[in-house]
Formats: sequence, C-alpha cells, structure tokens
Amino acid sequence: MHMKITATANANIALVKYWGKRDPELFLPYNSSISLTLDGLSTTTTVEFNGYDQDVFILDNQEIKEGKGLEKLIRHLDLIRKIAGVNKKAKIVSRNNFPTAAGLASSASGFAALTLAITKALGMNLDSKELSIVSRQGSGSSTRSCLGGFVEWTKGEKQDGTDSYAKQIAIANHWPEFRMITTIVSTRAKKVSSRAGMAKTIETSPIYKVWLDTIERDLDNARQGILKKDIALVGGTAEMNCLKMHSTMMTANPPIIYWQPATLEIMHSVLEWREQGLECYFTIDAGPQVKIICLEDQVKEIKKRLQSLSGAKEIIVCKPGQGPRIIDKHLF
Ligand code: 2P0
Repeated sequence: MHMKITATANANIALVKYWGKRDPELFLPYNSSISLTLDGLSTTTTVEFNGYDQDVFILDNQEIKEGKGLEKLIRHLDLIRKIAGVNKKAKIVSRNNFPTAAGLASSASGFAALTLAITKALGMNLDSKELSIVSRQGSGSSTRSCLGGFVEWTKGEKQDGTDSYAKQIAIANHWPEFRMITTIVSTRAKKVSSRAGMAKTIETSPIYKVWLDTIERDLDNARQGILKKDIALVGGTAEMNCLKMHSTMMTANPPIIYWQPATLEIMHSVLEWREQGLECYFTIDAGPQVKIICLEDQVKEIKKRLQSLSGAKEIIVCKPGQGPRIIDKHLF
C-alpha cells in the first residue's frame, strides 16, 4: 500500500448533457452524455491513509468540517474503503486551479482526481472503465473526467450500474484545434444544485419526455461530428441540446432558471456573431456561465468581442485535455 498519492484530473464540459438520474443511489443516468475533457481546468488531490484517527478534508486551503460537501466526500471515501476492505482514516487535500464556486464542473474534476488518488493509495489499480464506475458514484459528471479527449458516458441498462461508464470517442489530439471558451458571468453560488434540479425536473417538467425522446439523435450527431471534425455539426448539436435541457428546467415546478442577464447577453451575441460569419456556438450548464464552442482560428476575434460586452467578467480558453494521472508533487 502506498503512503501518499497525488492525482490530478481535468474538468469536462458536456456537448450532450447528462440531466436526470434513473437511480440516485448509484448515480445511474436516464441518458448517455458526451463531453470534452478540458486542458487547464483541473483539480489536484493528495491522499494519505497512514497516521490519522479521523478523516480530514481540506479544499482550497479551507478545512471542510460540515455540510453537504462533507457528506458527499465521506460517502465516496467510505464507498472506496468498503471496496478495498480497509477502514483507515485519511487526510485529503485538494486544490482547484479555478474558482470552485464558479460552476465550472469542479465536482467532475474533483471526484475524478479524488477517486484516482484514493484507489491508488489503497493499492487498487483500476483501469479507466473501472475508475469511471467508482467515480460516477461520487458525482455523475466525474464519470467523463476519467478519460481525456472526447468522452461518452454510456448510460447502461443494468440495475447494478456495471455497464454505466466512460468510453473514449477520440483522444485529445484527434482535434487539437477544438476550443471551449468559458466566460464567467457570476461567481455567486447557485440557488438550486444540479442534483436537486435534476430530481425536480424529472418529477414535474411536462417536457422531460421530449428530452429523452430526442437524445439519441443528439448523441449520434455529436459522435459523428467529433469523428468527422465537423464543427457545425458538433456546435449546432451542443447548442440545441443545451437549450432543450434548459427548457426542461424552466418548465419544472417551481421553475429553475440558471440564466442571468449577462448569460442572455452572451447567448444573443453568439447567435449574432454566427450570422455575421464568425463560427461559434454556445453551451450552458446548471449555472449562469456560458461556454463558447469554436475552432482555434476564431478565438482571438471571439475574445475581443467578449471583452467589449459588459457581462463577461473572466474568459478562460480551454483546449482538449488529457485524462487523470498520478503526479509526484504532493500538496502536503
Ligand atoms: C453535464 N451537469 O452533463 C450536466 C449538464 C449539469 C448540467 O453533470 O448529482 O454535479 O453529482 O451527479 O455531476 C452536473 O451534475 O451532478 C452535470 P451529480 P453533477 O455536465
């Protein structure tokens, strides 16, 4: 068994979204989803199991002592301890290289790095499929951060979740010109978590069925678009899929509206720029930030135009990134 292990994992942004759990205990989704693992938005986590009489979690230099965040972490640590047949306590220190509260998929990179670090520290050598199955049970979107490049989280059919895992569609280098520009419009914590939002949507939105009825076509188009490196197909599919997901949220009862005025300002701008011949598409997750999908040669112009808008407080340009890995540099 290793003394201390440090792992790093990248965030991912979905092109075809995960929205809705058929099994909330095992984190089994109603639909498959497809994402890009992003270079540059990452979480690094160091885990040590020897010498502690209670679990200690430190995230971005702050000890997490209570709350839902702590419950999620303990639940995940307990799950892996159970699989490994170990009951030692751990110290876990984690750092994001981006603002945690900004809604930039910190739980995706966070749980992927955590799962890799804990399993390695407990002497388990999981392949990426096994890693993604364990990570999934900490946070759904982290399933896709267990591989680099373009990734599909296949929903699976089985009740035990053994066929609900991450598969790589294409490596990061398959389409090195692909870019995801993240614009931060608000760093305020959102009122409704993704987890609660999904549950409410399934329970109350009259159009959740439409989401499920049309998802396979979106998945097919995204896969084809990625393999053919067709930005219009990938971007167009992602944009429409995002709008459909938000439509299901907005028609929940009570309605869930993650957009802020600045979100709409950027959405309208992207549509206008595209009409003017600048090829770009938007996607938005369960929060107000807008991510713009484009190719490398459009980045400079898009950044310039974003800077002239009032709402884009911060702009982060991401390329296709690698999957999680073990590194030598420990955080403590
Ligand atoms: C996604 N989202 O595919 C979708 C799009 C948000 C909107 O995955 O409850 O934090 O931990 O499984 O992974 C965010 O959901 O939720 C998410 P849990 P998670 O990226």
